Amino acid sequence: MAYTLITLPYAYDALEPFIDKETMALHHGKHHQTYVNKLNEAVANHPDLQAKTPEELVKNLNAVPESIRNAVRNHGGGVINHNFYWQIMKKDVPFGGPIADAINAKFGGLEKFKELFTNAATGVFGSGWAWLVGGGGNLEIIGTPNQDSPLTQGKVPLLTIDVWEHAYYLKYQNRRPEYVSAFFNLINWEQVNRNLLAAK
Ligand code: MN3
Repeated sequence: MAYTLITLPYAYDALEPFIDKETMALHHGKHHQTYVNKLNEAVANHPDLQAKTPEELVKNLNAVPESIRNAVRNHGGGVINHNFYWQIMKKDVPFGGPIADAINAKFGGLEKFKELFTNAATGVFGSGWAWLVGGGGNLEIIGTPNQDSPLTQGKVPLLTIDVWEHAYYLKYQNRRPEYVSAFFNLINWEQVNRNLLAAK
């Protein structure tokens, strides 16, 4: 197996009450695992591709044979987007550091940023992701459908929220805006700062 499921840096109940233990167990143990399995299936006959990280595959989809390109886009994206999402969540991390300066300068403050990020997250039609991206420190809020990664567009992810229904349906049912609102209690600003530094 070329690719394996990452271990979470915290327990399934670590994000309670904002994201419940049952959702985390299913989301990581079943959904994320399935993306890993299907990416492995997609590259099973391509040892040259197996030598690359999933990020490298998704950054340069044109280098992937057309017969498996869509599978790599969807499942490779599913693998890396979830890896990234787990890492940017942690409770009780204060907003601060260079990312706070950058957000204040670009969006006019944290509250305004939350409003724009919420609009992006609730505006994704169907399944997808909302992102704060920032190659070169130039911040931008975008949405992507399905498991598309900003890396494919040459953009550098700083922060993301998964807005597939499987990310919130058990606790919030169809109330995506409530999940997005709760998510703001879970942003690991220390990790987002590390992502910003790496993006420069
Ligand atoms: Mn998901």
